Amino acid sequence: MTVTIEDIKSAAPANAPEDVIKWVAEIAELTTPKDVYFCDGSEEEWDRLTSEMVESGMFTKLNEEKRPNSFLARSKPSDVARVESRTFICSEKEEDAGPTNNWADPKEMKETLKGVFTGAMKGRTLYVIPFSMGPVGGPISQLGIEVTDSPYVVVNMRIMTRMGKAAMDLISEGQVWVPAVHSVGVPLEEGEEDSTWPCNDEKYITHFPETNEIWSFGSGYGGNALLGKKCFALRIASTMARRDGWMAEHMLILRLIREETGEQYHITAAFPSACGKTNLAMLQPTLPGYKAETIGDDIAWMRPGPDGRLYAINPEAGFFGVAPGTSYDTNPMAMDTMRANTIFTNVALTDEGDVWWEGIDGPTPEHLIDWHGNDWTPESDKVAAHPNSRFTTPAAQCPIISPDWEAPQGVPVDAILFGGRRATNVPLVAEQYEPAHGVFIGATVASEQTAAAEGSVGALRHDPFAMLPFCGYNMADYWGYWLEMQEKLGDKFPKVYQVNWFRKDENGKFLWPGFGDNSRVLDWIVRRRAGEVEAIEGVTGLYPKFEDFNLEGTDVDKEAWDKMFAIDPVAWETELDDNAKYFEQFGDKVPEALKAQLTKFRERVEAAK
Ligand code: O2Y
Ligand code: MN
Repeated sequence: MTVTIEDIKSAAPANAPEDVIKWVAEIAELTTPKDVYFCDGSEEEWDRLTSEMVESGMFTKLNEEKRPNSFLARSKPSDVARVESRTFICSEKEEDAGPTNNWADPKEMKETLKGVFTGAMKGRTLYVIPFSMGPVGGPISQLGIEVTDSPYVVVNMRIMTRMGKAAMDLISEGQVWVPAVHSVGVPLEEGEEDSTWPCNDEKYITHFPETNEIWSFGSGYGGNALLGKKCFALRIASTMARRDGWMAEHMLILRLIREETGEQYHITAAFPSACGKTNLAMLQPTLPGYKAETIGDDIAWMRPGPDGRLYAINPEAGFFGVAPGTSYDTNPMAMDTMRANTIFTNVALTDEGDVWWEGIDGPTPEHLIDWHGNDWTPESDKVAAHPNSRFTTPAAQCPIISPDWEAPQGVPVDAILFGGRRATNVPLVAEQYEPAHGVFIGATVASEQTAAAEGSVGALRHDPFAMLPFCGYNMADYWGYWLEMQEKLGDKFPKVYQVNWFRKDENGKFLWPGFGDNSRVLDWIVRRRAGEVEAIEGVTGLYPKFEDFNLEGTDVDKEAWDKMFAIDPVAWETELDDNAKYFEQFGDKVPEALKAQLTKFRERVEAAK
């Protein structure tokens, strides 16, 4: 039996506008689901869907006493992460996607999608999820509707976005919304038993920047399926932002408060993966006199405010964090956030019905059920939790969430940080010389690989602005847009800082304690912004004076400090040659201002010889 337009009208809320009904009907006609359900985002809906998922075997309910209202899902081993090789930017012109994105012709891709989506939802419910990225109705927020055949996506979207009635109410008032279509790509024949993690070996994560559309097929996991996150809030939003004069960035947002005066500073920061971004977002300063509050852990949308400054919001409502390595030692705030109302994916299950992963506190249990659903003991030669296993947890539960984390107009940004994992060459902190140098710092972000799956371990991977897999258009045009925004905002544009918590000595030992002690670097940045300290001119930027930097209570001495700021001109010549080569792939799209920065950098290296 096919779903008719009348079925859709009767399933939809009374205020669902005609264009939404028409669009859902088109998708239903293509994908032939067994029924259509419009999500309202209520608690009753969450309870019903999670119960159904426990019944179907897709969810395991965790021990209600240890982890209230929380669930565990296990994916197929072939569906455990974002798939960059299957992620496409379908712009009219290939050059608008640029050399760092997979490009596909929009018409051809639409044909391909029509093929794979035909009948894709057979035997399944088509869920309609209206959602807001950012506080509902806020001036920087945006609306979207995701249709999906995955209840896992629905309940995750309820945590990660403002999902349901309030978003539909705004859509019904005629506000623009981004259409996002998702299917796990596994039609169910009559009487056929479903898998606990349906997914298709063929995957397409596609973006149409000129029409603001997202189509995702074949995966049920994270960034491939929760389309508000990377697909909308970064790839599509970066193109919308460029058209409309704002910025969509892969950045955490942190508020730092000087307790004595109550002064607030807002810092955004971009890091490639495996650089401790979540830890910085939930910083516990070791430096007395400071308090930190979390505003966002992954994405920042920034827009010039009436005073000409840049204001940032976190477009998300939850954290989708990596579980392994998270503990009360490394990130107590994340641990407390996920104490309840949390979905865990691909972690291990304890005999008491709680979760476990490598790096969590306490002794390793004698027995676990691993992420494959098999018995596991410490003697096993495999990990119990997948390295990319995740917690989906409400941001509002974070003990240090800022009271202003949902301020619709955002918070004014004082400084922007770029970091990477760099054992050599890059000092602990450096301030930009000038705005174009700030863009150069962002454009040349590179990080050492930590997992063999990403490339060879230790090899440097360029990840400009930590946006490599997330920029919805040509990366060199994106650099040009940053320069444009800097020019537009002039002195009000935040200063850029390069940071590196991962410098090692000649014996391979980390020189910087990191974690809560990163507040010392933020302290220096704040004092620079307040005009309280001077800086020294260095090869990579402006450095702190040793005597100005608060190291009290650490065992970092002058010798270690000098090593952290040591510059090897020969190594930097090689690095700049590598940067120049990296820029070359963008041809004449590379802004002249960045080429000029390369020349100035070479001159500073030459002078340091
Ligand atoms: O593997 C995935 O699907 C998740 S990727 C992710 C999740 C949360 C925050 N950031 C990321 C990322 O890849 O940057
Ligand atoms: Mn991210």
